[in-house]
Amino acid sequence: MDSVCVIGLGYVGLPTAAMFATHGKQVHGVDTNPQIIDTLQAGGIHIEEPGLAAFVQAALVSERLRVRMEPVLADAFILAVPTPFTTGHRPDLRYVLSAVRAIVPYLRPGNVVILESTSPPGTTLSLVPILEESGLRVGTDILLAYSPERVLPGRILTELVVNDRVVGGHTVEAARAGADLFRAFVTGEIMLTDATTAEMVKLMENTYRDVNIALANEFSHIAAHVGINANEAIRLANYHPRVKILQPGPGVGGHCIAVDPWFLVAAAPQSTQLIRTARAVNDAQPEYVVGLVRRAVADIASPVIAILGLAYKAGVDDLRGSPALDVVKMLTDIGYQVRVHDDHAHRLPDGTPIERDLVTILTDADLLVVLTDHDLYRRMKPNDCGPAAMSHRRLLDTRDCIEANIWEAAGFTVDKLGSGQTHSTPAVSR
Ligand code: SAJ
Repeated sequence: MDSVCVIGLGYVGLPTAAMFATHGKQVHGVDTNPQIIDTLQAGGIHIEEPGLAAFVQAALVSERLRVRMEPVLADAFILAVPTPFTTGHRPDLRYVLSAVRAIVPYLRPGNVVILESTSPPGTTLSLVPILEESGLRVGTDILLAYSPERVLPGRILTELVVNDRVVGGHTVEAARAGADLFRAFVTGEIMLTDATTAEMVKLMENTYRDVNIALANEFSHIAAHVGINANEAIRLANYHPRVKILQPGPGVGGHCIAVDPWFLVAAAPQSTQLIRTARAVNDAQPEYVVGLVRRAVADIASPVIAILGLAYKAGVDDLRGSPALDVVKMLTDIGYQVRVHDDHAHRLPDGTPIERDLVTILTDADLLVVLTDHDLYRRMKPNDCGPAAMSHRRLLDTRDCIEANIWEAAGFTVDKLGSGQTHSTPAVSR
């Protein structure tokens, strides 16, 4: 297979398209968002990801990658479009269905079609009748497979290549064909299975993470009750050869970990009590953090809160589903004056520019709240940000990324999420 058409140029599709283009394939990238196409064709990029801009531009300049709004004939078609959920946490497959319908006119005998989007179990097989509207038979004329992406935003170009990969086929031949295609650049192992199992594998991976983050968050609540520091206890517990407790935080953001478990709940509502409870624990974490903030400024009439970090995790500019936005909204609704800073994200979802100067954010502030552990905050020292400018020297670290003793030596009161003090924890309504 020498030519590949990639439908969807997001944080999975675009790196995948460029990776194929720099590994011997002629690639045609498709996105229905004209701004994305215009940005790429003008030499820009719409995704902040280390190394991606240069990598994509090299593929475009070499003309091994072209980007347009319409598909073309190709040996293989890869669908990497969003799969959000709608109201009631029901999977929304409209983008998958429109992408499949878009390629039907371009299908030819011998083609391979691979769905990459995280999808409810059974989605790939449900595409067969749509693909057969081409007049071609799936399984004989064309092959259909599912292969989920595991790349970690912030490490995409490395993980695209080195990660082990699962390819699930509508038929065994389809799985083999998918594996052959990905061997163009994948150095990790490629495991073959059936399409529905591969869909389930992806959902299990992210649900496993969500449940374990919920466990860490619940440990942070218990720690506050019993007067210990959860982060210290977790660090020590993880010395056990078979224990890997994750980190408490202000909640679970992004468009994967907080979304994918709902695909399993939708698939088996009666059998997903633990998964649903973990989602509730993680979704309640922003409110728990607001309770910690309220307690930290309870003695101040009209507190000014300086929020450091809005992105859903360190090192990215992505605000989608970020728990920090929930915290900011709740604090604003209480009537606090809230200022926000982020070292990667440039604009709020409504387009408002995000302040980039720390001293501006901290002047006259009463409390500094770290919600995202960007390196800038991890490295920050008290005199980096004119502490004299603050009205009260108080800091709440929800990511265990601040060296408390350095700040305490500078006269700060430092609270940490999960740091036990013998006091009642803030009420968290379920
Ligand atoms: N988080 C915690 N505590 C932790 C780990 C994460 O609170 O110990 C929070 C993060 O702050 C963030 C959210 O959870 O808000 C998700 O973070 P993440 O580190 O899980 O990163 P994602 O969502 O960018 O990537 C995940 C990865 N999946 C797994 O690690 C199983 C990645 O491999 C997937 O490809 C990606 O989801 C995806 O797109 O599915």
